[in-house]
Amino acid sequence: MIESIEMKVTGMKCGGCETHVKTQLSAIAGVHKVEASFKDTQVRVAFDDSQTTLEAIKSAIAEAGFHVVAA
Ligand SMILES: [Cu+2]
Repeated sequence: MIESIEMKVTGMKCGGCETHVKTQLSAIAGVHKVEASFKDTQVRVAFDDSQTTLEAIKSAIAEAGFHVVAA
C-alpha cells in the first residue's frame, strides 16, 4: 500500500539541501515521490510500505545530516 507522510525536518537551509534530501530518499527502493521545502521545514514522502518503512526513511534523512523533528 502507498503511504503518504509528512514530516517536520530541520537543518535544510537552501534549495541544495532540498535536493540532497530528495536524492537520498529517492534512492530508497519503494519511495515513489519526495517533496522537500526548507522554508516550511517539511518533507513529504509517498512510499510503498511493502518495500520500505518510515524508519528507513527517517534514518536516511538523518544520514543526510538533517533532523526529523516529528512525523
Ligand atoms: Cu543547503
